Amino acid sequence: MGMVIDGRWIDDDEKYRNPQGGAFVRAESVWRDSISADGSSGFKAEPGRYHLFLAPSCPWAHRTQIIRRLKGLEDVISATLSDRPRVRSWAYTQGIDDIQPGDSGVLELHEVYIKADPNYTGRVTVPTLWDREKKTIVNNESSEIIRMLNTEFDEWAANDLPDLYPEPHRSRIDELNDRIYETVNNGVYRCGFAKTQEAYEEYIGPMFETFDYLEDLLSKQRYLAAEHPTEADWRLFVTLIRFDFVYFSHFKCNIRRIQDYPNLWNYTLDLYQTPGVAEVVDIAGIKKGYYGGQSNVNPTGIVPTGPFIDLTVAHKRDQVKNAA
Ligand SMILES: N[C@@H](CCC(=O)N[C@@H](CS)C(=O)NCC(=O)O)C(=O)O
Repeated sequence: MGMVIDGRWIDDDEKYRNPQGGAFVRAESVWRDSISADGSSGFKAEPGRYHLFLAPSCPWAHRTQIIRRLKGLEDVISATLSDRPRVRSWAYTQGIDDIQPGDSGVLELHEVYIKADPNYTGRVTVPTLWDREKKTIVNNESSEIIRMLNTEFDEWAANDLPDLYPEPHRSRIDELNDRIYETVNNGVYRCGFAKTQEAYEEYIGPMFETFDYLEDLLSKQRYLAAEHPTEADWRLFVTLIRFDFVYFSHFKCNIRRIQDYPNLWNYTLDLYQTPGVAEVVDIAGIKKGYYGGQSNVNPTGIVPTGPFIDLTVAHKRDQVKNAA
């Protein structure tokens, strides 16, 4: 996959990885500053100051893209989606300010990381939240970026979205997030990137146990933790919407499809049909990114034609009672 060591891109990062018996280990994000409405964190929320580097296929980037859309922050925080195949890191035909594509015609995300820290060592990942004023990376951890988008830019948000992390539901949201991250969001990668049968089998069972659990939960309530969607719902959604199109076959998560779970599937449709969301779900881009971009899993790069799934059919979730 490649990474940056001491400010230089290296293609072969095998020896810097941490293989645990063939299991895929996701590295911790490195940039962990935060933006605050009053500026006390060192990064003040201001329109036009921040930029998000994203990619259509990436579920972690997708979290931030969806929340930016739902809050109506598109004119406040700029964003670019990777629009060229990765040769090294994520590639963009469009640059930002004085960081522009060179002769190759693409800006590669590792160039942005090296601008921020000429001695950077670590992975180069989307989403990456860039500060145009200080010319540095604020944060590259999606779970933290969505919290900033939830609260810190409200002065400029075009939509009055209910709190995504409401105080009374926090412990429940945290509990759901932990289980869903471990067995679903990251679980699909652990199955798909497993290099041994054992590593794959360790994660495939718990993933479907969580789906069974969620199917039951969603038969009793419309959303996971509150009477409106919270961050737990959107964090789950980005994996669910990719599942039948990609993870089921590409990552071998094929015990059942999400369409085989009536509640989970209608819930996925419900979230997908939330105004604004479909505009930021690019199924073709998602399929291309995984099948076409992950030669470690799919060496031919062939993107399958199907499956054909209608995401616009009625979801009937309005009949399900919400959590108290
Ligand atoms: N913990 C990070 C994970 C981000 C992540 O792993 N993004 C993937 C794309 S789906 C990436 O950029 N991978 C490139 C790499 O690891 O070199 C987050 O949630 O923001």
